[in-house]
Amino acid sequence: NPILKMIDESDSSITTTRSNIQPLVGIIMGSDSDLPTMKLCAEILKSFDVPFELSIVSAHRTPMRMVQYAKTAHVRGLKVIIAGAGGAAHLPGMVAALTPLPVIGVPVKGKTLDGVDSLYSIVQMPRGVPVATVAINNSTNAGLLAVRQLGAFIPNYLQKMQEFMERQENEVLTKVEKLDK
Ligand code: RP5
Repeated sequence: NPILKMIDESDSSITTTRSNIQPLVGIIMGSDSDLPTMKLCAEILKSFDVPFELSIVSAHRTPMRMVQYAKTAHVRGLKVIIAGAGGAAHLPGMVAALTPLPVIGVPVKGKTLDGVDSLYSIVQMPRGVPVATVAINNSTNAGLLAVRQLGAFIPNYLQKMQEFMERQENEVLTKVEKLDK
């Protein structure tokens, strides 16, 4: 898999799930140019020990691959799909139209329009076809939302999310204490 090889070579901290573990989350993106943004999502999932797969699926350049990916995702055991795209960002919405799984959309900021084009393309879904849209370039939140969705039926992830929230709160409180001194 060329994209996995590319990631392995560029950053060993986000090596994706090995073949013997069932991925629960599918991370897809429209282009390899989305990778610097989307790899943060892979990193956060890795920190929660969530098995995931990651690949490039383009709504415009590889439409048939997108249909195949989305149609088979739930059969292959995925529970959530995180889709990142920029510009005319149709990938999350089209995937949501094809799969019964929850889809989280990440608007990726491109070279022009500050990512507002991506945000509007992803967030303005018609009634009946939901995409949970996170902030521009915030693929970390997409990963965290996926962990919460898994936590609804896998207690281990619920507990890990509670621990994460406690750590996050303590970090802020420590800063407050320092400021108060
Ligand atoms: C979208 O077009 C991709 O998600 C990417 O954000 C954007 C630009 O793609 P490249 O021209 O960099 O491949 O489909």
